[in-house]
Amino acid sequence: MKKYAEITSIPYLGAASTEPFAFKYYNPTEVVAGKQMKDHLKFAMSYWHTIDAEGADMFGSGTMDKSFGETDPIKKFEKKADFAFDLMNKLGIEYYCFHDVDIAPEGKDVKESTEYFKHMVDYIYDLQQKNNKKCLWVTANNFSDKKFMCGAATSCCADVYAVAAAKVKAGIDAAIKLGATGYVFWGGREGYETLLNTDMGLELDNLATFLTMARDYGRKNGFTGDFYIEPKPKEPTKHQYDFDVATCMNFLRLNNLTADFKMNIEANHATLACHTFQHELRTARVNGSFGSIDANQGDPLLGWDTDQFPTNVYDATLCMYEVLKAGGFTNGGLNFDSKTRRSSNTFEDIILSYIAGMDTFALGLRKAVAMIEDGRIDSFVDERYASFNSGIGKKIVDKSTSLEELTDYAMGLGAIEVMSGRQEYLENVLNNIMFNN
Ligand code: XLS
Ligand code: NI
Ligand code: NI
Repeated sequence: MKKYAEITSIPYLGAASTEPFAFKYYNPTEVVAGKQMKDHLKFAMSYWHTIDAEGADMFGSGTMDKSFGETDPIKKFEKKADFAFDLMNKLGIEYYCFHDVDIAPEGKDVKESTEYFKHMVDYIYDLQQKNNKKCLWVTANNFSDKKFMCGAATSCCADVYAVAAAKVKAGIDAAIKLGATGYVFWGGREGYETLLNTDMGLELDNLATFLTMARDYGRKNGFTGDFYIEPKPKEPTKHQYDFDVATCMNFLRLNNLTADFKMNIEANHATLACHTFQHELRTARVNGSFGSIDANQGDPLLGWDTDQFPTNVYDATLCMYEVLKAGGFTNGGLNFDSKTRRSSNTFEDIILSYIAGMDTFALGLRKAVAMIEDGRIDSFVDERYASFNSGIGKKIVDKSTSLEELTDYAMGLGAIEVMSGRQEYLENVLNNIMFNN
């Protein structure tokens, strides 16, 4: 197998190829359903897992060295950034996203950390311009440092809240400078372990105030992208406030934030909430809050966020079906919130992992287009609800009936026959579409 340094780009060689460093399904400029594949998929590299994570887990230290031979903190992060853009070039990935602490070292206090961060934002800005890349979104890591042990915007300590706000302000400034089209809030430790020590009402109000201030600051200073909430039901806290899309929508509606905030939906977070990925995407779609996607996959035998590179083509297909039905990405995109396994510890593995994830979603896109063109599933659903197209059903949809009228109508009915849901037939149709060509 080739070494990382020998790889200059990943060509599309088609499904028959056995070359490991080639795309089998992702052909960036191929037009499907009216758009180039790269514009449908808007792949983004996530800095934290790719450039920083070294494979440490609860039972062992890192298995990969990502210091790039540097000990000086700033130089190290500059080398990481150089590597990041080189990797994106090799893979043909146009977008990237990051937490503040992913791109810059932390200083002795907020002031010093902010200076380092600004230096690295300028550094990355130059790389972005030189390499013709775009920033998908920025976020703040307001969960790793010990001061965030009881949360950030839901901390019991006002000073911690202020530090979190300063980090978000710096992140929004960076998003504006880099022309990012998104700013993400993943809850981190915004949640709780026990109500015995928690003022839930105050924490939620403070969180709403925090998001409102961030929105106002961003809009006042020219940030025109979307703000996103990334729902997750548990981990690190037992009860995360942003449990799932439905919970987040309730919170956003209550606090008048729906015009500015959309959802960044992560595949494995959906599963942790005992939903399918497609359920979360559909819920966002019907609530008008579909935004961006954190694509990874979990392991059905493990109950935590394993952040594996996605290889499940069924999930990717049903995901891309929802994306197409939502009208495609606008400000959002598809970032890989995924990391190589701890034992896949070479730079070649990073490339191979991205190829796997990108090919999976490319195949998912192709199959989702095929599902829509095939039409059997969509037309089955149309037919299933046909009773709402005319007569009393139409009146229900038009909200022009009443309980009295429905009662009169029901009194005149004889035996009712409800059409079969035909789940097994539809699952077979899906298999047919998946494996037909
Ligand atoms: C953690 C989250 C995190 C967000 C960004 O589970 O997925 O990585 O995507 O803060
Ligand atoms: Ni996650
Ligand atoms: Ni995520």
